[in-house]
Amino acid sequence: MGKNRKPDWYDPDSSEHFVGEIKKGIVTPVNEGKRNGRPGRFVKKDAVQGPLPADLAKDILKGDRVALARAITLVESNAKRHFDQAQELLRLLQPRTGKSMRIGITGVPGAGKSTFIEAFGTYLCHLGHKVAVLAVDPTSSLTGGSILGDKTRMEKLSVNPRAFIRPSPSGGKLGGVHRKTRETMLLCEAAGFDIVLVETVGVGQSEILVRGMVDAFMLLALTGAGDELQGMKKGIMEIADLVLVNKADGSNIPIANKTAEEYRRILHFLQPATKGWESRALACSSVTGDGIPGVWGMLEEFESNTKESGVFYERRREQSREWIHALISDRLEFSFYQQPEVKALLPKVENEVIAGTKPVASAVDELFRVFFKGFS
Ligand SMILES: Nc1nc2c(ncn2[C@@H]2O[C@H](COP(=O)(O)OP(=O)(O)OP(=O)(O)O)[C@@H](O)[C@H]2O)c(=O)[nH]1
Ligand SMILES: [Mg+2]
Repeated sequence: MGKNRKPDWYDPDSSEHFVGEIKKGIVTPVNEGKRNGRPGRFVKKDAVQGPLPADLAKDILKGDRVALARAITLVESNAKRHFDQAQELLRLLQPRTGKSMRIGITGVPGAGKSTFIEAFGTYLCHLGHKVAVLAVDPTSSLTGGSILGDKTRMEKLSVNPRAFIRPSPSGGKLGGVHRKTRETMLLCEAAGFDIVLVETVGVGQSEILVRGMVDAFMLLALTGAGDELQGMKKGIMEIADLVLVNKADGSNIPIANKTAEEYRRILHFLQPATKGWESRALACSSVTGDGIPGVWGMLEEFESNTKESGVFYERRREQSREWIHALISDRLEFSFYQQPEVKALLPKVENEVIAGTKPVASAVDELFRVFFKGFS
């Protein structure tokens, strides 16, 4: 092998999880390869693969966190063969998923999401629950992710053996993040987590996306005067089952209570986010812990209520249906823009439309004719 050549065992698609680890019961090819006829540390590229999905599934069902993290890495990978392995894994685990309470949490930057999840998650672990924290970060394609699920504000929770925190997957469009987060949620459920918290910043489309994958949705609001409530995006209140006025501590208590009262009044006039459930507003403090048990109490009530009425199950069914259609749209869009003929024609028709020499619908029609021709 020449000095400047990449060695042939080098695999750019593999994360460190897929090479270099040996674990009892898991087949890893590392150290099984031979270099120059001698046992070597590395194996040939084609032989590099992770543990078999069946082995990974077994370990996940035992609650093995290393296996869970490894499976999430598979789900998050954009490599084709990882996709196939991840799908096989999900197929194996499917019967053991769906048992958790899925809770979405949103709020503007600084609303106190991280601090709340630290307090709330720790409380739930105390009660004996197992809590997974996931994040959907709308800016992840720009920043490389990990704004959310930041472990610095979740110091206690991140070391709690009953909790599992996974920052937002990075890279790709929101649509891709959508699939990855939903699949990660299923993996966490199979690993025995009975409460999944999905955090997102309340900007753009991400809160709608998260609403579409959880059972209950909470909005973390700041205390403020009436004007602030007026300026609040009404849309976001319409999808919340619970508005939490955080930071209700010290001298802030009276105004927090007043704000919660105002939210209650507004919520009363809005269409409920969940059929048969009038959305509520509560004040709490993530610092003193006041009101935190009440939040869980309300969520338990929400769960039993909606399960009894069937709304809970109906929503889950609807979400599965929507999930299929979301993936179809993503995939169609992706294949459309990836097709070489479309790629080549697009700048030309764009110019024609801008120059006013071609109507927009005709331009799109032309692109689609080229697109479909690629299949015939
Ligand atoms: N007094 C008080 N301060 C709080 C409380 N919750 C959060 N804070 C403070 O509010 C600030 C923002 O809290 P974060 O938890 O980082 O807020 P966030 O919503 O996660 O913010 P981003 O990650 O930027 O979206 C921090 O300085 C916290 O210490 C609370 O219940 N009471
Ligand atoms: Mg935060």
